[in-house]
Amino acid sequence: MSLLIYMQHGKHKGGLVSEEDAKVSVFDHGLLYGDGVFEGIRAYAGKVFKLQEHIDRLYNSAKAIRLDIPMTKKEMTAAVRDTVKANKLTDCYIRLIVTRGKGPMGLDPGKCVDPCVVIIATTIAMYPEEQYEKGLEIITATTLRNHPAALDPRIKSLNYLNNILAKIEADNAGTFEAIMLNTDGLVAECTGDNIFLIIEGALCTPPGTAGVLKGVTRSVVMELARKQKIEVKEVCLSRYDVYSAEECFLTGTGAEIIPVVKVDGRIIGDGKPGPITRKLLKEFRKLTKSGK
Ligand code: PXG
Repeated sequence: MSLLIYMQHGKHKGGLVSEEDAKVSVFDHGLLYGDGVFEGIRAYAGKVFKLQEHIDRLYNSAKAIRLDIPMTKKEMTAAVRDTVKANKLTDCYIRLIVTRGKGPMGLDPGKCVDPCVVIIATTIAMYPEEQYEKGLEIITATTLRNHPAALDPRIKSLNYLNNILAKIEADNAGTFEAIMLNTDGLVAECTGDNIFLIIEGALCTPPGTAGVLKGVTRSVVMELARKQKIEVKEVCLSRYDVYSAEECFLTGTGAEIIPVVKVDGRIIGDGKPGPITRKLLKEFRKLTKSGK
């Protein structure tokens, strides 16, 4: 079935067009140079989860690369909701993309006049429930996460090659994810997920300054943990901390909260998803069902 896609070029009022008519120029700098930003969002039972937080991150990413999104946040919010509704989707994945737009060859973003906004709402391929029950095995990639002084991982840019190189390592090892270290050799995040450890009963995750995308799911999980009276710490973590942790899990829009039971051949905790991970996953699912 053909989807309806929201498209807007510059300030010209956008709208929904069929998938076949949703076209981006081959001269778009999003394609030529990965010059643009994006968001991955989910809707549960027709309600878009944490839409405001995703929109805020999109506009912050755009600001950091000096890209003016040609719509207000209010217009963008309405366009996202309209796209989901028009496609008659309830549980779905939403991809929001803003590219620098069409321009001549050459890097100069100043020569691109009309940023291009695309909103896709489509069905979501969920991870098998078995992975949540058994937990994942992952590896540490040799590819380091981008240095924040080169390309800050807090910018969710269209240039994902850094993560893709690590994802290839995960694929080669037969695992679904890979931990990426920062240039200090400390744990940053995974290729498309943030990482959490339980150490002495406290929930630990690397801070934004360790070179990580500040995941929306990451923030939700930290909030849920605080409500459960679990201590939450944003601290620098090493591979030693991962190997000796009581529990480990990953968070992301697609994965939600997924337990990790083996890293680089080391068994984490007792090799099964731990009690805090399971409790947080239960609370997270309650929240997504609640429509808040
Ligand atoms: N780190 C990175 C590098 C990411 O790309 C996350 C962490 C988790 O952030 P959220 O806000 O989702 O909790 C991401 C997000 C995809 C896809 O299509 C990727 C993400 C999210 C949704 C879909 O591969 N990555």
